[in-house]
Amino acid sequence: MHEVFETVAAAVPDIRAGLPGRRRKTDEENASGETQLAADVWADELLEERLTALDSVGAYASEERDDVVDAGDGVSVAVDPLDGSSNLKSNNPMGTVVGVYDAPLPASGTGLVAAGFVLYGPITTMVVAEGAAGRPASDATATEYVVEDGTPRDVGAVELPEDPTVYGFGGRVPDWTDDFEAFVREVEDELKLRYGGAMIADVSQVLTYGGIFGYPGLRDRPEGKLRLLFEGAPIAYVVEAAGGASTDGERSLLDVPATRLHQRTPVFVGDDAYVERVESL
Ligand code: FDP
Repeated sequence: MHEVFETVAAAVPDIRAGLPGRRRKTDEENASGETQLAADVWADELLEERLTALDSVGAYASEERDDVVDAGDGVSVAVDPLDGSSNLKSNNPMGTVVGVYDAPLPASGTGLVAAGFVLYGPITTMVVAEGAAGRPASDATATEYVVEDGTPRDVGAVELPEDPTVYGFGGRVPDWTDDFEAFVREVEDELKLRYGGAMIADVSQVLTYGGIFGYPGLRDRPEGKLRLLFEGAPIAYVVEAAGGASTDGERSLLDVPATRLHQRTPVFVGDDAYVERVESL
């Protein structure tokens, strides 16, 4: 396992232990204009300190800070320290998302050599997909670990089930485009709704039961909500490694050019046939 993920796993008990006292909002906004929780800021600082201390890490970027932190030579790590942190108040699942890019940031998903996430659910798990520089994500393998005590315990390969069962789409229905809403009406007849409001937890449903997760472009925000470098590309890498597909509506999320560190993108990941239907809209 890449030492970035060993380090993330080792930080998990500390992150978990620090959450109960950090459910309040701060007066600060992150680079995307969202109010930060004390937990967002704290998890970001903890991961920055531990990941930049690694010899193999040359840069650290996070959804919670404006600029890239220079740490010398090595891979660039892009982190969403607490994905779905608005679930903290209601005590619902959240995650940590990590992309390891063999390129300076901002970089597109073709620069990813590994990506993964921690899911703070009833059990704390971590899924890691690892490949090689210059190789497609479909050549990578995805593995699930239990990381309760900070030591990853392999619990098996992650493979997207062939029969799709669940779907979850973000955003308010009145903000969806007509075409997208019509597509969701079809999907409602075919699959079962599973939406919890934290991308990692919702994608985990799809990885476990098969189906599709998406956060579409909205009427007044065609670029959607999720961030390409911190969320879209890493999760696409994991899902493609697990045998699924991804799209921003036109092409794999791994092929979307990255021009800005905090750029947003529509995100769809999961079953090939459903991803193709999104692309045909
Ligand atoms: P959150 O704002 O709580 O951090 O990345 C942002 C995110 O959560 C995703 O985890 C989640 O999928 C999405 O936003 C949920 O947005 P909505 O509240 O608009 O459904």
